[in-house]
Amino acid sequence: MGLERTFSIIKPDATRRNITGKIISKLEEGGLRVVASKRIHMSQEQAEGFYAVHKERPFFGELVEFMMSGPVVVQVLEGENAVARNREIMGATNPADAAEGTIRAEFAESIGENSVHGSDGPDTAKDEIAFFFSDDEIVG
Ligand code: RTP
Ligand code: MG
Repeated sequence: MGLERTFSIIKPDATRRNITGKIISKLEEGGLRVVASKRIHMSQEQAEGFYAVHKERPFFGELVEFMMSGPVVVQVLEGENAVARNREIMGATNPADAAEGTIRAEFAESIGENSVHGSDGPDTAKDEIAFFFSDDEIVG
């Protein structure tokens, strides 16, 4: 299989509640390693650009507002099958559907304010990593 990288965001609902460490512990316990990390406050341009794929969806405006509502922690995670592994550790988008023990089951507040983002495939992961990080900020 080999090592793979994925992109993660700890969302504003989680930074607000000061639970970034609890979330990172879940990622590490699940076999992923943080190889890049920074805390940022997204601009409107960044939030709209990052979620451009969702711009026709009814929740787009709400999503962009939420992602700008406080600091986020953007990270690159590395591990075996990192993209799929991270999605397993996160759980389903809607916390009501998320499996027990997942980040969203434990911490998410709603389908919108759901504590974490994770890339949905290897190609998306490459694009999302490049959106926030330069190569020299990633130390594997
Ligand atoms: P993410 O991209 O954040 O990892 O989450 P995901 O793949 O599980 O969900 P996706 O369908 O890509 O949706 C992106 C984010 O939009 C918000 N959302 N709100 N109000 C709603 O019905 C609704 N649906 C989605 C969530 O924050 C979701 O994570
Ligand atoms: Mg998604």
